[in-house]
Amino acid sequence: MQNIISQFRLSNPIGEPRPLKVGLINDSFILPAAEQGGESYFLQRINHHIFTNVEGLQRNIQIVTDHIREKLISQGVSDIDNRVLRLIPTNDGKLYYKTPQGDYWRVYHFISAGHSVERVTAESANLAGVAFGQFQNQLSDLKHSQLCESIPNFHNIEFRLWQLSEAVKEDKAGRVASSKDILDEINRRADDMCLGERLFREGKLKKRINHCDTKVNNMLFDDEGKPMCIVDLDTVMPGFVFSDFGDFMRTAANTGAEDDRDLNNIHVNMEVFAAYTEGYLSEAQFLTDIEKKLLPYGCRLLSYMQTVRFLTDWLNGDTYYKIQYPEHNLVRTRAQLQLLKEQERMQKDMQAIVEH
Ligand code: GN1
Ligand code: MG
Repeated sequence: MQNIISQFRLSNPIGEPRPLKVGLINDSFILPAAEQGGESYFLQRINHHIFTNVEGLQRNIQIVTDHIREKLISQGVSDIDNRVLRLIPTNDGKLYYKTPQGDYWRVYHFISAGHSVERVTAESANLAGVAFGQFQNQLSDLKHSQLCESIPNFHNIEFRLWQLSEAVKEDKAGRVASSKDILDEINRRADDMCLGERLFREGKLKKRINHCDTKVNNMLFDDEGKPMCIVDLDTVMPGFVFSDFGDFMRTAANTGAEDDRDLNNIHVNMEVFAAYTEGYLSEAQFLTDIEKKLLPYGCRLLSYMQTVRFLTDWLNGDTYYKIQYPEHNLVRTRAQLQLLKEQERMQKDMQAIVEH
């Protein structure tokens, strides 16, 4: 690891790297400053089997963070390094380092004043809504064509359903027969869930630059519980706005965990839903009527999409998401399906809150 670290332009010595368990895709480490007051760093091995265009991915992040930084400077924000991610270049000025073995590594300035959470209160959800609304606003004048799709068709449910049907056909892990009940639940809803893609084809819905991974733990909060910085920019790309709204609700407005074994724990946290919606809509004044109307649909869609994606990985023999125990992807699938059912049950209430 020392060899990797020495490739980057760090401004001060660092101590022992510490692995950090965050996310289901990349491997992450903290590089703590050796002396108090020094700069610490965040080192990541980019999963290049998933992000096959690392060059494009890193360029996206640079473009997005530069854009946000300029906005913050013009607003006179002072602690910019706490508000937007900053990539640390390699000694030869590149945005990542590729090892002779073919692994890709990158380094960020580490925001030590921030922490991530798995649960929010209604109050912090409200502020998170404001923050994600501002984030989409900040990026609203960035041209789509400047960014590549770091994972093509990432939030395209028609594509995700096609991947699932391929997994069923191949049945690599011999798990299809025992997953029939879940497959039925998915198929029953497929037509409904492809609404967004249909509206897009009909020209009734447009794409905007989105984060595409607005899990609650992809936002750093300060000690007072106020949002500081939106992190994990790997998937920033054009998509439907309701994706970002839905993914936050999927993770924050769930009284259970993403991988809860006890389905009785899983309900929609309506307090969080209402608070986030209020905060988000106060900033997202750019939304068209149809985009606003589709926000509750976006919640169901993201839970549905995650059900489809976890099940696909389960059927493929667990090749995509990191797992902690053998049936983890199946447990995740069932938990996300349960959340979807709960969201369906609360659909009218969610719609009423958005309209209100
Ligand atoms: C992955 O790596 P992480 O945890 O931020 C995934 C998201 C899923 C999420 C499910 C590139 O995000 O799309 O919603 O797991 N990221 C990628 O927890 O596939
Ligand atoms: Mg991610």
